[in-house]
Amino acid sequence: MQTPNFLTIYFISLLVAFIAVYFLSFSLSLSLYPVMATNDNSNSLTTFQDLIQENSQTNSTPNSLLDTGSQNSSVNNNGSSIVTSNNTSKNLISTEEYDKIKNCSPDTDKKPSSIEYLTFFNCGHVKSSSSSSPTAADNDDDNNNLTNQTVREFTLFIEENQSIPIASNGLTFPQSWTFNGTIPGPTMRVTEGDLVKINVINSKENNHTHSLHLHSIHPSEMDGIDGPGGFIKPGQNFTYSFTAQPYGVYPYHCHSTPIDQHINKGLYGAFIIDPKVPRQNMTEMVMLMNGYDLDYEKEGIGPSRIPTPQEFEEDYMPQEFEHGNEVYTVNGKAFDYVENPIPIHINSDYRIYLINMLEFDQVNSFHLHGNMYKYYPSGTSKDPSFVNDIVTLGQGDRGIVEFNYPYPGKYMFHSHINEFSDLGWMGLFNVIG
Ligand SMILES: [Cu+2]
Repeated sequence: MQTPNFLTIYFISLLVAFIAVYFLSFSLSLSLYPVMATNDNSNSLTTFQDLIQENSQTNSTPNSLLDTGSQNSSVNNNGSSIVTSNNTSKNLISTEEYDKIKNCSPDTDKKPSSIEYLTFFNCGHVKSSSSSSPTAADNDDDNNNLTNQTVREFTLFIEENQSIPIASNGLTFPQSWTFNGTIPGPTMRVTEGDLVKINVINSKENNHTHSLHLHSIHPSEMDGIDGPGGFIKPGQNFTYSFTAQPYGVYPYHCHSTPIDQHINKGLYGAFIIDPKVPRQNMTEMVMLMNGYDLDYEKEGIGPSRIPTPQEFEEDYMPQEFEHGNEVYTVNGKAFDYVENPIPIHINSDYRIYLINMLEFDQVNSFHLHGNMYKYYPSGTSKDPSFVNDIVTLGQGDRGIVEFNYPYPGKYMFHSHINEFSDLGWMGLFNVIG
């Protein structure tokens, strides 16, 4: 009589175990399903628009800055914020879509005025690199991605003996030297990992050897110091080729000697390497701080070489030597943004790529009135290093400024070295409610 009972218990146990396993697997499949569905969703986020829909915020105020400064008023104006910390994500956005967000100018030959310079981004002529082959400029780390590498080609044409207006009172910088006809030269903008090719042409009309020195990481022969790229003679050209890295904001300038003369004459500009995963989307500007020593040639031998022992004994330094600037500006023209205040909107986010290319003065600074800003030194991080209303920069130093005005009205921005402000480095934001 005990055997059937044992068998009954045995079969009931099997049945219970089977039912338990069945329900356990069913509940596991339910719990796994949302994860899989989420992954499927994230995999479909392959365009910038998808990201905008996923991350859209309330900042949709139209931006009048672009009405005065940009040829591309239809882009970089959607106000949506893109925030992601997923640095491993790639191909979230196409090159074309990213370039629209960057406000890349369709006219790479344009000579922007100082007002237009604020929002003028030259992103080069874009090509796919699927047909390109590795060059000496390509680092080994990048060869893995070479088949998908975007190629951007730029041309910088150096002209001497230019006359550049530097104030509204008729003052010009005579016999200045320019990249593509403006001081500063064009803002070149690329994305980290792009293959960048910059053809620098030294006009045959010129009298001096020039070069292009870019900050950021690249091979020695592309540094503009040594080899053919360090000495481009009049009538010659050289193409600098390298893979853009790392993301950040950089100056570029001629590095021929005497360097202070070649920079003072006007051969410099801004170079932006954007991260592959975009920064938070907001209206962007470039502010390059500079100065002009208008009578450099009259001021004797500068400090661009050390004296011989005999010269030192003879007190070789000319008495009249006093290299110094008569005019200070942001973006090339004194008081331009005082006379033409930059219209921006209340409660909207703005980003400034800030670069100091001032020669002959130890430091420069950027002070914003009525507000505080986030500051990202060199733009090499997506996390701000501090919040302040003044940043002080040595020559060649740079960073990213981000701010948002809570109150309407006019607000000054200027060097807090007030001598510079009095001599032209001053501007106004007109914050519209
Ligand atoms: Cu030069």
